[in-house]
Amino acid sequence: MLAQLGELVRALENDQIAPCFQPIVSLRTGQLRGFEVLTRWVHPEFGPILPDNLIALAEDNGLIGELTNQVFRKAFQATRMLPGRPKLSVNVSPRQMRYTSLPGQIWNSAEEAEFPLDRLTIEITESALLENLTQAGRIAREIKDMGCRLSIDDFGTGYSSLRHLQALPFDQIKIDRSFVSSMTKRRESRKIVAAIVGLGHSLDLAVVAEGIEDEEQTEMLVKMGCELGQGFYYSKPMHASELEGYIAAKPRPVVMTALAPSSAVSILEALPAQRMAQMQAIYDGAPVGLCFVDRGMRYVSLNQRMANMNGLPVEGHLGRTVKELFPEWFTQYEPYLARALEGEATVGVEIDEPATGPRQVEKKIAASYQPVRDEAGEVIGISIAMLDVTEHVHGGGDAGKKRGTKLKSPKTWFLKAAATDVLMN
Ligand code: G
Ligand code: G
Ligand code: MN
Repeated sequence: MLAQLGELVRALENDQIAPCFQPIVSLRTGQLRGFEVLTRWVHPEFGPILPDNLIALAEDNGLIGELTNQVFRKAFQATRMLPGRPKLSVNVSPRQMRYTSLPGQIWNSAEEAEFPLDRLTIEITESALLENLTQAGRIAREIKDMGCRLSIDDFGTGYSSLRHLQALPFDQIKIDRSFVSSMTKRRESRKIVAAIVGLGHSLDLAVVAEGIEDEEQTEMLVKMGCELGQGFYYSKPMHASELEGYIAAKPRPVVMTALAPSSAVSILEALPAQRMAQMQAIYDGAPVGLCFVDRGMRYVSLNQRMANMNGLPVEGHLGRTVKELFPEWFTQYEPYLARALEGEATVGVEIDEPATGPRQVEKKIAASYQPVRDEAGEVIGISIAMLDVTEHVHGGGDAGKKRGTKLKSPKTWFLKAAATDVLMN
């Protein structure tokens, strides 16, 4: 529905522009964290509506300041004394970010309603280009200096999301609901959501998912490490009179069961930086040689122990193929690598490495090959664990074993050998 200018003027005069409130919750616990304030025209006939052009109409005709004032003032008054003193998020259009009067306006309406500014977040919708970033940056700085937080709205849909993120001092990202609504069905959306959550984490920003409509989305978001959310699953935008009832009602915590295994995701997907650091720690502390090779059998990562076993520095491996580096040993490894790429794991197989290549000693190696899959089940590489068992095999009188034969109880054997190895080193 479209509104006419005359109608807007009358609505403003007759006090018919009012805020609605949509809860923003902690996804894990379901507990209320605040409300987003959404403008509605309380139409004498149709009740609260938002004509598609209302905000633009107000902007085009110099009425956005008045509209915002009315909405902010009413929103502050309605929530100031609510139990738990909830925070508020209010929307500001990119157009408003041109007016140096904006911070003063926000300040005045908050002061008038005695609403503390540290309970206020300003959401800047970024579906339109911020023309003058220097000016917008100055206004943003001023808003922050007043104690408000700054949030980038509809993230991912704008013309230059990342540029805005770099230019303005944001505290929070809101993931656009178009990504959230398709994330349980489309791998691409899921990856985009995961990437935004990861970006938020690495930049130390709060991340809010918009437009959550079901339990499955909530669960997936929680697993990705997204902490906050809003949407019809929690509540539609409410009238001020409904807020106390909402606050008194029981919260809706996440239920971690709805996800089908095929769409399982890990929090690690959203946390590339943490994932890398954690992997490195696991690698460095492991009592066995560990590496990951991609589908082209190229070394992507490995630990020092593996490098030592191979007689080459860690850096000497990275980006090179197993075959290229160890042509003499490769024929022994190849069947297991090929099998892993087909999705089949091999645990605790014993392999002879002849005394050639960079290391001039013959060795007996116990090795495991584990296919590594992405969240869609596709094999993306192989995790290889290796243990030098030359000593154990000779010492234990087990030296007669043929090359490539499976150990009797490979897992126990492997672990026992690993434990001894730890004690000895
Ligand atoms: O609930 P909903 O249909 O109200 O919101 C539609 C769009 O209008 C959203 O993108 C929201 O950010 C925006 N919006 C709602 N209220 C306001 C407001 O007071 N000012 C501005 N600039 N945008 C608003
Ligand atoms: O763009 P912004 O996030 O400011 O606007 C919020 C808009 O999204 C409002 O129009 C609001 O009514 C709408 N909205 C809120 N929750 C949901 C939801 O779960 N599903 C859909 N389809 N829309 C939602
Ligand atoms: Mn918003």
